[in-house]
Formats: sequence, C-alpha cells, structure tokens
Amino acid sequence: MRIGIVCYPTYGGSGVLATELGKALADKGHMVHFITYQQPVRLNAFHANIYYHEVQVPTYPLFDFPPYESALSSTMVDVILNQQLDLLHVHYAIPHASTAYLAKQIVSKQGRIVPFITTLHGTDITLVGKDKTYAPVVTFSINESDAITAVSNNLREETYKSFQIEKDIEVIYNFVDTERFKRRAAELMHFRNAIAPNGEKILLHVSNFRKVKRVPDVVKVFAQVREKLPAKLLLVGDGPDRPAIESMCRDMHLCGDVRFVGKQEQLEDVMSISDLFLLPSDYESFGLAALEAMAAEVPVISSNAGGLPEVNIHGKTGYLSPVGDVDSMAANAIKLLEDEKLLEAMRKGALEQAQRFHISNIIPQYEALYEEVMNRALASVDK
Ligand code: GMT
Repeated sequence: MRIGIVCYPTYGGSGVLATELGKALADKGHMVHFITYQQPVRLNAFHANIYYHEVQVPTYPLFDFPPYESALSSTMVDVILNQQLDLLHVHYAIPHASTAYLAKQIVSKQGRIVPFITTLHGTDITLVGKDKTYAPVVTFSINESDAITAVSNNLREETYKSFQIEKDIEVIYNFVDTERFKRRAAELMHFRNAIAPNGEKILLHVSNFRKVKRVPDVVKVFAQVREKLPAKLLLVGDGPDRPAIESMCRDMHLCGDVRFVGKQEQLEDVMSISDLFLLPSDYESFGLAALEAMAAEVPVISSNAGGLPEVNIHGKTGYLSPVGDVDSMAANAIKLLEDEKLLEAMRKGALEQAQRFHISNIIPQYEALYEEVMNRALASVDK
C-alpha cells in the first residue's frame, strides 16, 4: 500500500508512535510518505520505502498567523496525486483530521477517492479538543473520518463522553519494539556508574514537561525516596515547566542528585540503566514512555489517571496511586527499591506486560484496518 502519515514531528508520544508505525510498515514492504512540517524525531535513518515531504508555510506581512492548515492540506493533495497514495493516516485530531478531510474533498473533484483514518492520542480530545474554540471542527472531522482509532479504552470512552461521535471508534493500543528496548544493564554499566557512582538507585522521568505531567510530583516523590535510600533522579525531555523544576530542585537542595539530560534520542540506553519510572500525570491516554520503560524491565510508579491502568498493572508491573498522592507514590517506590526480590519480580512483570503490546501484535491491526477502509472506499466507487 501507499500510505501517507501525518503527525507532529516534535518530542511527544503521538509523533513517536506515528513514526515507529511508519517505519514498521515500511519494513513490511509498504510505501510510507511522512507529511510533516519538520523531520520527525525518530525518523533518523534512510529506508528505501520511506519518503519525507516537508510542509512549507510561506509567510506574508498580512498574516499574524500563517495558515498552516491550508499549507498542510495542499501538501497532502500534492502527495496524494503525485505519489498515488491509497490512504492517509493522521495522528492527533487537531488540525490533522480537518486538513485530511479538506484534502480528500479536493482530490475527489479530480476523481480520486482517498480515505483517511484518524488516530486519537489524548490531549487532542481531553485537553485541547474539548475547548469550544476547536470542538465543532474536531467533532465534524472525527465523524467524517473513514475510520477512527483510539490508543486506549479510556480514550475511546472519553471521546464518546466529550463529543457527539456517530461512528465506531476502534481501540488499537500503542506498541513497543521490545527488542530495541531490551535491558542491557551490564553493557551500559559505565553509563550507570557515571550517573550513580556509589551504586545509588536511579529513578527516571521522561516527558515534555507540561503541566499535565505533574513534574513537581516527580521531584517530591524523589525527595521522599532519597530520605530513605541513596538515589539519583534522571529527568529526560524539555518543555515549559523545566525552569520551574530546576528552581524547585535548588530550593529543595536536591541539585546534587538530580540530573537534567534534555531530549534524548537513545531512550533505550537511559531506560536500561534505570530502576524505576515515575509518571504521576493528571491524565495519560496511554503513557507510551511508561510502556517503553517496562520493555526495558523498569517498573512504573504512576497515577491511576486515564488509560494508565490499562498499561501499568498495580502490583504486577509497578504501582498506581490517585493523582497528586505523592506520599502513596513515594511509599510504593521505597517499598520496591528496598526489596530486591520484589523489584526483580516487578521487572519480570513489567517485561511480560510490555510483550502484550509488542509491535508485531499491533501492526497487523492497523494493516487490517487499512484493507477494510480501502475496500469500503472501492465499494463506494462501484455503486
Ligand atoms: O503526553 C503528551 O503531552 C504528548 C501526547 C502527544 O500527543 O504527543 O501524548 C499523548 O499520546 C501518547 C501516544 O499515544 C500517549 O502515550 C500519551 O499518554 C498521550 N498524552 C496524554 O494523554 C497527556
């Protein structure tokens, strides 16, 4: 198949998932065309079946807000027509679903029927999409999608609660390449020693440092853990809350034990040397970073918000606590880190759970959906 993938190219779960999906589809022989305004972060190697089309957004003095959506739809049209795309798969509803709808309408005037699939990722529904400035367009474009998927049951339910959706939303879970994230602790001992030279436990948090991630809770949990046992905190990623978190660490006299390492491409290495992953978010539709940590045998201490209980199984792969319950999260972290046997059992549980979301289980679900959508589109032409 010739598939156009539209996503955010930046450091964030939806873009990561879309890029990994495109790479996996290319490995299976599909022609994959990424249509984005920048090279996606994980699209970092040549592949004979992968093409990259950059959306150019020309500016003009009249525009306070350059019309990105128009540029994106026009690029979609160009790629559909010149690369003979069979379908579009857009990740994150805003504005990708409405731009895909427009592109579909434009090419239909030239006799081309190109269906589009919208994958909902989380904040496009729960935070941004619900806002009344976007809601009518989001509702319309989701309903006009030829198929809709959500990355967890929770997100599916949230979508039905928040919008008037007339179609079925299929849950296709996020996935992980467990081979890539396979724990290589011994091989990376030099890295571990550089971060924790005296055998301290390493706690890890990876995010885009937005309010929804509750990074201050990460620091508070860590402070309680460090009172009980020698530990280091690795903070990976960057975003609006990072400066405030740095000040917080300074005020709490934690600087010596907290390391900000910025955006990292080799997440598998960072995860391989970590003992515990912290994700206390206000909401997560899924928590892809937690799944990747679990594939590296890192148990997860998280909130029980959104789709997290579908990924992190309380008592098997880590522990869940109510949002904001820092004391419970810290108590669980300490219990785990002080008991090697328990930690080992949770490591095994984490890996076992990650295998359920193995990339090879999930990609065929998308391929089957593509087939179904294309057959439906062809049948509509024959009528
Ligand atoms: O978490 C973010 O802020 C990034 C966001 C995105 O769209 O890039 O992540 C969402 O999609 C991920 C991939 O499906 C999910 O794993 C995250 O849980 C989800 N984030 C939220 O729901 C807050």
